[in-house]
Amino acid sequence: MTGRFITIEGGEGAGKSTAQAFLARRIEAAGHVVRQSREPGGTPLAEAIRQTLLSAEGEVPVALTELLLVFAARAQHVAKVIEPALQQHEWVICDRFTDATYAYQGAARGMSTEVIAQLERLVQGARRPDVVLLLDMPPEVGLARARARGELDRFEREEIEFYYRVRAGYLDRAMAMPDRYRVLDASQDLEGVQEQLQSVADEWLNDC
Ligand code: Z5A
Repeated sequence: MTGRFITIEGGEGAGKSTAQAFLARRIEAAGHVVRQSREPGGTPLAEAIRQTLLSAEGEVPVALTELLLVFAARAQHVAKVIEPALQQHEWVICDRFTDATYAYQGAARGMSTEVIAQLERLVQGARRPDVVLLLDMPPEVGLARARARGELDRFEREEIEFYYRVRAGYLDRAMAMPDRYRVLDASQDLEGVQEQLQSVADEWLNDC
């Protein structure tokens, strides 16, 4: 059995963690080993970088520092978790990966796409997700969900325009790479989103 590398992307509060757990259950039920992880994070060192990145306290990183920290965490995560799991033919489902960098640090913060692509090659070599599931919804909906949860991290305090740029960045990439991206309507209720997820999971499982 071969593994798959699936990443889940979307704006704030789009339902990524919920979708990840749902997909993992379906794929495990079909007899595969699933490794769930997230970015930034996934190893102790990468989780420490995550804390620094999300903290709303203290010195605010400039955009280049933020970009380098994201890739520093990713280098650790790819080497210690993602590659070993894929070598063991596990399915890796990751809550965010490099497409988030193109959307947040690229489209929203204005960092050069070419610089991001160079770091992507340095850190990942040829490794790319087999499928990027984009949970698309108007940013207002996800932000309202996140804000209902309480204390906000540094990203959650951004202006709504920032999130419009994030969404546009993701949708541009989805249009440019239709073979890799699957765009789901995440503004539907839980049942509606899970029906869409079930249908993509069935396709993957039928393919392997
Ligand atoms: N970041 C970056 O800048 N560059 C990078 O390269 C990477 C990340 C990798 C942390 O991400 C931040 O890192 C992120 C970008 C930056 N900041 N932002 N924004 P994160 O993924 O950990 O943080 P998040 O986007 O804030 O995720 P989240 O708040 O945990 O949301 P989620 O996982 O997408 O949603 P959820 O937890 O599954 O659901 C949220 C709530 O909605 C929850 O109560 C659910 O029960 C509910 N829910 C879920 N689905 C539905 C539906 N369909 N209807 C109604 N309610 C629902």
